[in-house]
Amino acid sequence: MATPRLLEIRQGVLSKNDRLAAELRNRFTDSGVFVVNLLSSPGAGKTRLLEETMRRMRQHDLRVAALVGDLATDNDARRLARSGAPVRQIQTGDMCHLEAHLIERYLEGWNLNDFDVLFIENVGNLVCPTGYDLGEAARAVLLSVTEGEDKPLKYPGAFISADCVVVTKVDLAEAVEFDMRAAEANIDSVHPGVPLLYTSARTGAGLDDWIAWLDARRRQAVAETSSRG
Ligand SMILES: Nc1nc2c(ncn2[C@@H]2O[C@H](COP(=O)(O)OP(=O)(O)OP(=O)(O)O)[C@@H](O)[C@H]2O)c(=O)[nH]1
Ligand SMILES: [Mg+2]
Repeated sequence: MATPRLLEIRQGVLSKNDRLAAELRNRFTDSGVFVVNLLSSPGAGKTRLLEETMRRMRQHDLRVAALVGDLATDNDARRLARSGAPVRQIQTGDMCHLEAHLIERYLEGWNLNDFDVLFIENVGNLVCPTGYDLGEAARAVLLSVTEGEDKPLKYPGAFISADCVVVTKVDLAEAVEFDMRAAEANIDSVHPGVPLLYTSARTGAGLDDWIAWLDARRRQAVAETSSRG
Protein backbone atom coordinates (compact mmCIF):
# COMPACT_ATOMS: atom_id res chain seq x y z
CA MET A 1 0.00 0.00 0.00
CA ALA A 2 1.42 3.39 -1.03
CA THR A 3 2.07 5.90 1.75
CA PRO A 4 0.41 9.36 1.58
CA ARG A 5 3.85 10.82 0.77
CA LEU A 6 4.31 8.40 -2.11
CA LEU A 7 0.84 9.19 -3.41
CA GLU A 8 1.66 12.90 -3.26
CA ILE A 9 4.79 12.38 -5.32
CA ARG A 10 2.94 10.21 -7.82
CA GLN A 11 0.21 12.84 -8.19
CA GLY A 12 2.84 15.50 -8.70
CA VAL A 13 4.25 13.50 -11.59
CA LEU A 14 0.92 13.15 -13.33
CA SER A 15 0.40 15.94 -15.79
CA LYS A 16 -2.55 18.30 -15.41
CA ASN A 17 -4.26 16.63 -18.35
CA ASP A 18 -3.80 13.18 -16.87
CA ARG A 19 -5.24 14.28 -13.52
CA LEU A 20 -8.26 15.84 -15.17
CA ALA A 21 -8.69 12.78 -17.40
CA ALA A 22 -8.64 10.53 -14.33
CA GLU A 23 -11.37 12.68 -12.75
CA LEU A 24 -13.41 12.47 -15.93
CA ARG A 25 -12.93 8.69 -16.06
CA ASN A 26 -14.32 8.41 -12.52
CA ARG A 27 -17.30 10.56 -13.47
CA PHE A 28 -17.96 8.45 -16.57
CA THR A 29 -17.71 5.23 -14.57
CA ASP A 30 -19.99 6.55 -11.81
CA SER A 31 -22.58 7.60 -14.40
CA GLY A 32 -22.34 4.31 -16.29
CA VAL A 33 -21.50 6.00 -19.59
CA PHE A 34 -19.11 4.17 -21.91
CA VAL A 35 -16.78 6.67 -23.58
CA VAL A 36 -14.98 6.03 -26.85
CA ASN A 37 -12.26 8.30 -28.28
CA LEU A 38 -11.85 8.09 -32.07
CA LEU A 39 -8.50 9.01 -33.61
CA SER A 40 -7.39 9.11 -37.23
CA SER A 41 -5.75 11.26 -39.85
CA PRO A 42 -8.01 13.90 -41.47
CA GLY A 43 -10.71 12.42 -43.64
CA ALA A 44 -10.23 8.77 -42.66
CA GLY A 45 -13.97 8.48 -42.07
CA LYS A 46 -14.54 9.13 -38.35
CA THR A 47 -17.70 11.19 -38.81
CA ARG A 48 -19.16 8.92 -41.48
CA LEU A 49 -18.56 5.87 -39.31
CA LEU A 50 -20.13 7.64 -36.33
CA GLU A 51 -23.14 8.75 -38.36
CA GLU A 52 -23.92 5.11 -39.13
CA THR A 53 -22.97 3.83 -35.68
CA MET A 54 -25.08 6.36 -33.77
CA ARG A 55 -28.06 5.84 -36.04
CA ARG A 56 -27.91 2.06 -35.59
CA MET A 57 -27.33 2.23 -31.84
CA ARG A 58 -30.32 4.51 -31.41
CA GLN A 59 -32.44 2.01 -33.33
CA HIS A 60 -31.44 -0.48 -30.61
CA ASP A 61 -32.55 1.98 -27.90
CA LEU A 62 -29.04 2.86 -26.82
CA ARG A 63 -28.73 6.44 -25.59
CA VAL A 64 -25.77 7.91 -27.46
CA ALA A 65 -24.16 11.35 -27.58
CA ALA A 66 -21.06 12.84 -29.18
CA LEU A 67 -18.47 15.55 -28.79
CA VAL A 68 -16.55 16.33 -31.95
CA GLY A 69 -13.33 18.29 -32.29
CA ASP A 70 -12.16 20.28 -35.30
CA LEU A 71 -10.00 23.36 -35.68
CA ALA A 72 -12.89 25.17 -37.36
CA THR A 73 -16.51 24.73 -38.55
CA ASP A 74 -19.38 22.85 -36.98
CA ASN A 75 -19.86 20.68 -40.05
CA ASP A 76 -19.26 17.39 -38.27
CA ALA A 77 -21.57 18.23 -35.35
CA ARG A 78 -24.32 19.05 -37.80
CA ARG A 79 -23.79 15.75 -39.62
CA LEU A 80 -23.84 13.74 -36.40
CA ALA A 81 -26.84 15.62 -34.99
CA ARG A 82 -28.95 14.28 -37.88
CA SER A 83 -29.01 10.98 -35.97
CA GLY A 84 -31.20 12.77 -33.41
CA ALA A 85 -28.61 12.35 -30.65
CA PRO A 86 -27.20 15.21 -28.54
CA VAL A 87 -24.01 16.44 -30.21
CA ARG A 88 -21.63 19.31 -29.48
CA GLN A 89 -18.86 20.71 -31.64
CA ILE A 90 -15.58 21.73 -30.00
CA GLN A 91 -13.67 24.24 -32.11
CA THR A 92 -10.02 24.12 -31.12
CA GLY A 93 -8.76 27.09 -33.15
CA ASP A 94 -5.12 26.26 -33.71
CA MET A 95 -4.90 23.20 -31.48
CA CYS A 96 -4.51 19.87 -33.29
CA HIS A 97 -6.01 17.68 -30.54
CA LEU A 98 -8.61 17.64 -27.77
CA GLU A 99 -7.64 17.95 -24.11
CA ALA A 100 -9.43 16.80 -20.98
CA HIS A 101 -10.31 20.35 -19.87
CA LEU A 102 -12.21 20.86 -23.16
CA ILE A 103 -14.17 17.66 -22.61
CA GLU A 104 -15.02 18.80 -19.08
CA ARG A 105 -16.14 22.21 -20.33
CA TYR A 106 -18.26 20.91 -23.21
CA LEU A 107 -20.01 18.37 -21.00
CA GLU A 108 -21.45 21.18 -18.87
CA GLY A 109 -25.24 21.08 -18.77
CA TRP A 110 -25.42 17.46 -19.90
CA ASN A 111 -26.53 14.83 -17.41
CA LEU A 112 -24.16 11.91 -18.02
CA ASN A 113 -26.71 9.54 -16.49
CA ASP A 114 -28.81 10.16 -19.61
CA PHE A 115 -26.24 8.43 -21.84
CA ASP A 116 -25.12 4.85 -22.40
CA VAL A 117 -22.37 5.74 -24.87
CA LEU A 118 -20.48 8.99 -25.45
CA PHE A 119 -18.35 9.21 -28.58
CA ILE A 120 -15.52 11.70 -28.78
CA GLU A 121 -14.37 12.35 -32.33
CA ASN A 122 -10.88 13.78 -31.97
CA VAL A 123 -9.34 16.35 -34.31
CA GLY A 124 -8.17 14.63 -37.50
CA ASN A 125 -4.49 14.03 -36.80
CA LEU A 126 -2.48 10.88 -36.14
CA VAL A 127 0.17 12.61 -34.00
CA CYS A 128 -1.09 15.31 -31.59
CA PRO A 129 -4.10 13.53 -29.99
CA THR A 130 -2.10 10.43 -29.09
CA GLY A 131 -0.68 11.57 -25.75
CA TYR A 132 -3.87 13.19 -24.45
CA ASP A 133 -6.01 10.97 -22.29
CA LEU A 134 -9.63 12.19 -22.33
CA GLY A 135 -10.87 9.79 -19.68
CA GLU A 136 -12.16 7.40 -22.33
CA ALA A 137 -12.81 3.72 -21.65
CA ALA A 138 -11.73 2.74 -25.16
CA ARG A 139 -9.72 4.28 -27.94
CA ALA A 140 -10.40 3.37 -31.57
CA VAL A 141 -7.85 4.31 -34.21
CA LEU A 142 -9.04 4.40 -37.81
CA LEU A 143 -6.88 3.68 -40.84
CA SER A 144 -8.56 4.27 -44.20
CA VAL A 145 -7.46 2.23 -47.17
CA THR A 146 -6.85 5.44 -49.13
CA GLU A 147 -3.98 6.41 -46.79
CA GLY A 148 -1.73 3.47 -47.65
CA GLU A 149 -0.55 0.45 -45.68
CA ASP A 150 2.52 2.10 -44.15
CA LYS A 151 0.83 4.59 -41.81
CA PRO A 152 1.07 2.36 -38.72
CA LEU A 153 4.84 2.28 -39.23
CA LYS A 154 5.09 6.04 -39.77
CA TYR A 155 2.78 7.01 -36.89
CA PRO A 156 3.25 4.16 -34.42
CA GLY A 157 2.18 6.11 -31.31
CA ALA A 158 -1.47 6.29 -32.27
CA PHE A 159 -1.61 2.59 -33.13
CA ILE A 160 0.20 1.57 -29.95
CA SER A 161 -2.39 3.51 -27.89
CA ALA A 162 -5.34 1.86 -29.68
CA ASP A 163 -7.77 -0.60 -28.08
CA CYS A 164 -8.87 -1.48 -31.60
CA VAL A 165 -7.91 -0.49 -35.13
CA VAL A 166 -10.68 0.04 -37.65
CA VAL A 167 -9.68 -0.24 -41.30
CA THR A 168 -12.20 2.04 -43.02
CA LYS A 169 -13.47 2.57 -46.58
CA VAL A 170 -12.86 -1.09 -47.46
CA ASP A 171 -15.20 -0.62 -50.44
CA LEU A 172 -12.34 1.36 -52.03
CA ALA A 173 -9.57 -1.12 -51.21
CA GLU A 174 -9.36 -2.66 -54.65
CA ALA A 175 -9.55 0.65 -56.50
CA VAL A 176 -6.58 2.05 -54.55
CA GLU A 177 -4.71 -1.30 -54.60
CA PHE A 178 -4.59 -1.43 -50.82
CA ASP A 179 -2.53 -4.38 -49.63
CA MET A 180 -4.58 -5.60 -46.67
CA ARG A 181 -2.09 -8.29 -45.62
CA ALA A 182 0.75 -5.73 -45.55
CA ALA A 183 -1.39 -3.31 -43.51
CA GLU A 184 -2.26 -6.07 -41.02
CA ALA A 185 1.40 -7.01 -40.68
CA ASN A 186 2.35 -3.36 -40.10
CA ILE A 187 -0.35 -2.87 -37.46
CA ASP A 188 0.65 -6.11 -35.77
CA SER A 189 4.33 -5.13 -35.75
CA VAL A 190 3.64 -1.93 -33.78
CA HIS A 191 0.79 -3.33 -31.61
CA PRO A 192 0.77 -7.11 -31.59
CA GLY A 193 -2.66 -8.63 -31.10
CA VAL A 194 -4.69 -5.42 -31.24
CA PRO A 195 -8.25 -6.22 -32.41
CA LEU A 196 -8.78 -5.37 -36.09
CA LEU A 197 -12.09 -4.41 -37.64
CA TYR A 198 -12.90 -3.71 -41.28
CA THR A 199 -15.68 -1.33 -42.22
CA SER A 200 -17.30 0.49 -45.05
CA ALA A 201 -19.70 3.16 -43.86
CA ARG A 202 -20.84 3.43 -47.48
CA THR A 203 -21.89 -0.21 -48.00
CA GLY A 204 -22.44 -1.10 -44.34
CA ALA A 205 -19.84 -3.88 -44.45
CA GLY A 206 -18.35 -4.67 -41.06
CA LEU A 207 -20.57 -2.26 -39.12
CA ASP A 208 -22.23 -5.09 -37.19
CA ASP A 209 -18.80 -6.36 -36.07
CA TRP A 210 -17.72 -2.86 -35.03
CA ILE A 211 -20.89 -2.29 -33.04
CA ALA A 212 -20.58 -5.76 -31.48
CA TRP A 213 -17.02 -4.91 -30.42
CA LEU A 214 -18.22 -1.66 -28.83
CA ASP A 215 -21.07 -3.45 -27.11
CA ALA A 216 -18.80 -6.17 -25.71
CA ARG A 217 -16.41 -3.54 -24.32
CA ARG A 218 -19.30 -1.59 -22.85
CA ARG A 219 -20.76 -4.65 -21.13
CA GLN A 220 -17.31 -5.57 -19.81
CA ALA A 221 -16.91 -2.06 -18.35
CA VAL A 222 -20.36 -2.24 -16.72
CA ALA A 223 -19.56 -5.70 -15.26
CA GLU A 224 -16.23 -4.47 -13.86
CA THR A 225 -17.91 -1.48 -12.22
CA SER A 226 -20.65 -3.56 -10.61
CA SER A 227 -18.15 -6.17 -9.36
CA ARG A 228 -16.26 -3.37 -7.58
CA GLY A 229 -19.55 -2.57 -5.83
N1 LIG B 1 -16.27 5.21 -50.24
C1 LIG B 1 -16.29 5.53 -48.94
N2 LIG B 1 -16.14 6.82 -48.57
C2 LIG B 1 -16.14 7.10 -47.25
C3 LIG B 1 -16.29 6.10 -46.25
N3 LIG B 1 -16.22 6.69 -45.05
C4 LIG B 1 -16.05 8.00 -45.28
N4 LIG B 1 -16.01 8.25 -46.60
C5 LIG B 1 -15.85 9.57 -47.25
O1 LIG B 1 -14.58 10.10 -46.89
C6 LIG B 1 -14.67 11.51 -46.72
C7 LIG B 1 -14.20 11.89 -45.32
O2 LIG B 1 -15.06 11.27 -44.36
P1 LIG B 1 -15.33 11.90 -42.94
O3 LIG B 1 -16.25 11.00 -42.22
O4 LIG B 1 -15.71 13.33 -43.05
O5 LIG B 1 -13.85 11.80 -42.33
P2 LIG B 1 -13.32 12.35 -40.92
O6 LIG B 1 -12.29 11.40 -40.45
O7 LIG B 1 -14.46 12.60 -40.02
O8 LIG B 1 -12.65 13.73 -41.34
P3 LIG B 1 -12.13 14.91 -40.35
O9 LIG B 1 -13.15 15.06 -39.27
O10 LIG B 1 -12.07 16.09 -41.26
O11 LIG B 1 -10.80 14.46 -39.86
C8 LIG B 1 -16.13 11.88 -46.96
O12 LIG B 1 -16.28 12.27 -48.30
C9 LIG B 1 -16.87 10.57 -46.71
O13 LIG B 1 -18.10 10.46 -47.40
C10 LIG B 1 -16.46 4.75 -46.69
O14 LIG B 1 -16.59 3.81 -45.90
N5 LIG B 1 -16.44 4.53 -48.04
MG1 LIG C 1 -14.96 14.30 -38.95
